[in-house]
Amino acid sequence: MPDSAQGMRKVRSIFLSDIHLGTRACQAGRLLAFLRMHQAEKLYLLGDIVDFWSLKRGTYWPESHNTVVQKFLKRARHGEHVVFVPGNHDEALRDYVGMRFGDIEVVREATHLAADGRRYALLHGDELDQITHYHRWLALAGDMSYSALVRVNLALSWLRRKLRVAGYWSLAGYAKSKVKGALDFIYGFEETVAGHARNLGFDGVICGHIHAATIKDVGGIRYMNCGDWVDSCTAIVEHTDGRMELIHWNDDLPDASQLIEEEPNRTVPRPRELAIEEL
Ligand SMILES: [Mn+2]
Repeated sequence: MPDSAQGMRKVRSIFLSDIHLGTRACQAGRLLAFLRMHQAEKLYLLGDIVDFWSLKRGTYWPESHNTVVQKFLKRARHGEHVVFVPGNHDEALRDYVGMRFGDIEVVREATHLAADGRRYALLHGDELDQITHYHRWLALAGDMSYSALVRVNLALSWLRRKLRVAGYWSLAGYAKSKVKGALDFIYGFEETVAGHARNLGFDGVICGHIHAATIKDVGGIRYMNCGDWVDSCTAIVEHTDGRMELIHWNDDLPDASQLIEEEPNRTVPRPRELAIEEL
């Protein structure tokens, strides 16, 4: 099948992170559509590309996930400079830093010199994520469906009545109040990462990890986050003049991997904010 398609955009660089191949949430079909439409000189894979944590719990590896890996290898073979910075979900591959997978270069951190002369630090970001306790709570909350939360809450209020504790306390409400905390977490992370880039003398930083895509100025540093391909389907591209663009890929093609994994019993979608537990 030819890779070239009408309307393909030529960009200088593509930055992707948090694809989470090996999970049911991975939007591999959409990513493949994005890749088909974007040709680049450089392709940076900024961590959590393959989710080994999930693969440890049970193998889920549909054809489309294989195709994504094949496409990356193929692009590298055909002269695209493909650089892979492992994240925490693929940290096992950090042992391979300095080596190559096919023609893909594996590095711990990278530097990108943009066409406009700006220097960017490239990293996944988990190394600068300090709020681990908070994370653990979200991990717990995220694994429970809303109805499970409600059931637990009923048990808790029964217990509270038994213990004669006044008032009503909602566990689900508590979980939601923590979402505000999730925003604080995102801002804190952005500050930390931007500060890290500033200390190293960079003009900007491109990272992933927190699944919150953005291009913005944080204290004089250009902070960019690639987002993810489990939920938001976002990428950052650099145009030939060095201009950076955040792309939200929302084609209307059905995602093959999604069709396979439909779970009829799962009526309540996991709240978006709680997805932070899987960073
Ligand atoms: Mn991560």
